[in-house]
Amino acid sequence: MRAKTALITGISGQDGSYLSTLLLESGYHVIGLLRRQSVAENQTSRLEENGWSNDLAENVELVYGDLLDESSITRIIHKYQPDEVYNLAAMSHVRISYDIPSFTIQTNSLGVLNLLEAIRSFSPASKFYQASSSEMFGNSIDPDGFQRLTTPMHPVSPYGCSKLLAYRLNVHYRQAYDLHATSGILFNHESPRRGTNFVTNKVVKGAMLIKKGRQSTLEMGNLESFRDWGHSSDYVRAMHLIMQHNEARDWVVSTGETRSVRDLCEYVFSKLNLDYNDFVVVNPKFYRKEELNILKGDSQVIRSELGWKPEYSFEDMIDEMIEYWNLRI
Ligand code: NAP
Ligand code: F7E
Repeated sequence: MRAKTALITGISGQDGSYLSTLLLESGYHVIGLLRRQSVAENQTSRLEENGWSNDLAENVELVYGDLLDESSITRIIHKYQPDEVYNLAAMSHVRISYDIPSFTIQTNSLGVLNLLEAIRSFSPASKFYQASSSEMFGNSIDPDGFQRLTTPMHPVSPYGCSKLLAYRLNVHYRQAYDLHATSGILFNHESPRRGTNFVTNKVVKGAMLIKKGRQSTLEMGNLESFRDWGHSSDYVRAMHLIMQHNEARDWVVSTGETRSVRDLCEYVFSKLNLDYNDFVVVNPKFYRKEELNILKGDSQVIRSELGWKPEYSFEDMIDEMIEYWNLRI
């Protein structure tokens, strides 16, 4: 049987690095869209952590492109006509989206439009996955304390607004042009490969620097916000399942548990036999212009219909991140 071809945009990111391995191990030929960076090594540093055997590595093709460069997107879709397109590329940092709102909206919304248009024109049989986000909910929450597909979406950041526009465009292209356009509304997911300016990896790396005597304090923003944190490797498994389902739909992917940033600090420092109260200092510079206070997702539908469930607990995930930094600091 012919190997399936998958295009992954954002292959150099956290999720792209895990998804590429999952697809290669499932027998796919993977095309990865790379942005040009001035330090060439940075373009593939996360992918190298996969340590692929030659057999797997020979099934990956990296191609230069950018979601904002419509010609590159059109050319790649036209040339490869991929069976599956996973759009993971985005300006994904919520706080930074207040600093570069226009770039955020262009990449995360118009970039998706460029992909959908290219698929509609040149490869309408391609299945499409859009990386939607729980940030689209903003501070909406159902009376039982969960967010789900029917929860109103009132984003509180340029990032959240950009993802909401992309989400609605995806639904529109599914309905208007009959594209197999799916999306996963994913709650926060982390790993040792998470950027160190996101809160989990910032706390783990900072606490390890303190433990090893290389830093004396850790400056943080709002400790009272709550997040539903899962592991990236579990969440890319959900993306693949979503794409294999015969019907193109939207799905919520979450653990259903929520913890505060303070809880996170307490857990990480205590694992290193430290008291976070002695080291964590709040610096308003890390506050958001408008905070999203609580995320807790209801993922019953994907659990019951696709049989997905997370394998990592919160503690397993953080322990893995601690181990990662312990070996590197
Ligand atoms: P990430 O680590 O920040 O990776 C983002 C990727 O997008 C990188 O490969 C980046 O390339 C690429 N990219 C950025 N702008 C681009 C452009 N204009 N053209 C082409 N590529 C571009 O993000 P992640 O954590 O893997 O998240 C993957 C996707 O899921 C994102 O769309 C994110 O918004 C969404 N999401 C993430 C979470 C989460 O908790 N992780 C939750 C919900 C949704 P460079 O390496 O060159 O910068
Ligand atoms: O912040 C608080 C901060 O930057 C989590 C992205 O993947 O998930 C992610 O967005 C919380 C916020 O992630 C610091 O105020 C406190 O309440 O790790 P984060 P995020 O903003 O939730 C969603 C679902 C996505 O889609 C996004 O792409 O932690 N916080 N002090 C801090 N956050 C950071 N970054 N740094 C601090 O010092």
